Parts: sequence; structure tokens; C-alpha cells
Amino acid sequence: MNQYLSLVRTVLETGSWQENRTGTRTLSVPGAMMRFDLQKDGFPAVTTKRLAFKSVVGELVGFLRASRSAADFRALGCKVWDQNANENAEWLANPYRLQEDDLGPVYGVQWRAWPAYKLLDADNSRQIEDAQRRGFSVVSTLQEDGKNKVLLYKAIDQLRDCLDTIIKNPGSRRILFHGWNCAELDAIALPACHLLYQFIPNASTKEISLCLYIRSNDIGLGTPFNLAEGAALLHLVGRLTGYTPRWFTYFIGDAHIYENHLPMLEEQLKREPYPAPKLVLSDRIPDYAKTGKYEPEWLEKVEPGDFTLEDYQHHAPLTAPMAV
Ligand code: UFP
Repeated sequence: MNQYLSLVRTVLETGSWQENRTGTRTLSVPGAMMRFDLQKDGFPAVTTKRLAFKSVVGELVGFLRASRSAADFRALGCKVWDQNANENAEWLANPYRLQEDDLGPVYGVQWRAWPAYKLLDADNSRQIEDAQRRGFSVVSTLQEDGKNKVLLYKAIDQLRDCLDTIIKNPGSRRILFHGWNCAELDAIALPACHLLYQFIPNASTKEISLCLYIRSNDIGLGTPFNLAEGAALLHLVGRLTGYTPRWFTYFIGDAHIYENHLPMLEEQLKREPYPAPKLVLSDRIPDYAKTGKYEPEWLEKVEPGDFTLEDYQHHAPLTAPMAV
């Protein structure tokens, strides 16, 4: 994980102070990248402090199940959503917040059930039939500008579509899912930070890679978490589609260190990193490469306990307050 420490150093050495909505200023760098060879470099878990791995996989499983409640994440062993759900004044006053612990349609809801609408001319039966073939259902008919229209709806399972395409058409350069639904930014506790996931399978090497784009990343607390989560997702997708996880490329837009995280990161820079651990997925999760049977329903069936870090050596835990 020397790449993580190099990123910390880069932000410390070249970053500029920036004010932001949280009231805690940051040292920020516009644009950063890390690239891990998961076969040669092992699993990208931070070793200069303890990674909250249970929390990471709890969150991932919650996303896979399209959870939108901090209570669901807590039940899966992940408490990182509690403050965003129940302590951010702007969100508490938001009319779309349904109840205690509600987060709105965050991450997983967009991954698994992106709300898609089509308003088609009622007399265009070719378009309406095509949409219905693609899983859209008619919601209602209405009039717009004196014309009869048909409103159709579908919840798009972007992640499932990615897996289907990896299986059927691995040469596609369009295998991606997006978390940034700009039509719903007004109705969520936190607009997606990690927002674009592109899978790149290679049918000849049987390796699969992931490019992940994060628009805003808290280097002290967010980056170690997001790195581990992205890599775990790539391992899972590889298992379910019969590919070996290979390159994990991690792009950051606004890379920043909160002022009150500086002591934690300076301490980490003094520590010598340990060799990277290994991620082991439980045998419960079917290996498509061995069974030849495609079982994408495991996206929902997987449990946090199906992910284990092996040989994880790390320095003493360090904490710092999360900016909300
Ligand atoms: N943040 C992360 N990773 C995440 C996540 C949040 O680093 O997965 F959900 C951090 C980035 C930023 C803050 O410091 O949370 C989000 O604030 P903003 O929306 O203003 O960028």
C-alpha cells in the first residue's frame, strides 16, 4: 500500500487549503490516481492502521441489496451511515427524508434500481412495444401539449446488466454502472462520491479489471474504505462471471485531507507498511469458472461473512472525526 502513502505525501506536499460545506477545511489536490495489480500486489488494505474491513464488506453487501436505511447498514455491521442519516441538519430538513435512518436513494438503489421513465407518444406503438420488451411497464396515460402520451417506468438493475454483459459480450467497452443520478440529487443524504464503475473483462486472459471514479475522496478516512470496497466488489464480480480480478484503477477528482486528520496521517507516514493481505471469498459463492452455471442472484445472497482478509498484518488502529 505504498501507493496510498504516496498519495498522502502528494496531498501534503502539493495540496492547497480549501473551504467546504463541512466547516473543516481541507488540503486538496485536483485529480489523483492509483493502480493496483490485484494478482501481484495482493488486496489493497491499508496496513499503517487497522482497516475496518467488517464495516467495508457490510456496506458493500448493503449496496448490493439496494439498502437506503442506516439501520440496514448497521444490521450488516456498518455504522458509517448513521451520522449522514441522522445528524446532517440539511438532510434532517429535507422533505424527501422519510423517517429516522433514511438516506434516500443512495448508491445501491441507483446500482440495482435506477428509476427510468419514458414519456412516449400514445400512437407510436413501435416505441411503446420496444420499451415493454425491455422491461418498461405502462404507468399511466396523460396529455401534453394536446397530445396523448404514455408514461412508462422501469427500475434498471445496472449491476446485474453489467454481469450479464460480462458473460455474453466480454468485448464490450460499455460495461459500467453509475451512481450519479442527477434527477435525484435533491432527495438523498449524500450525493454519490464513488460514482462510476467500469468493468473491463478480457476473454483471452480470463482476467477482469475495474476502473473506479470517485468525485470527492477523504484521503484519511474515505480512501482506505473505498479502495477495499471496490477491490472486494471486483473479486465478487470475477467469481460470479468466471474471471480472475486483475487491475484495479482508482481515479479521484477532488482528493483531500481534512485538517483534523493531519495527525493521524503524519503518524501513518512514520509507520513501515506491512505486506498486503489476501482476500478470500467463501466457497459458498459459486465460481462460474468451475461450475459453468451463471448465478447472478448471489449479488443479493452474499453475506458480509463471505469476505475474509487473510494474513492481514497492520499497525495499531487510528481514528479521526468524520466530516458530515
Ligand atoms: N466520502 C468519501 N468516500 C465515500 C463517501 C464520502 O471519501 O464513499 F460516501 C467523503 C468525501 C468528502 C465527503 O470528504 O465524504 C463528501 O462530501 P461532499 O459531498 O461535499 O464531497
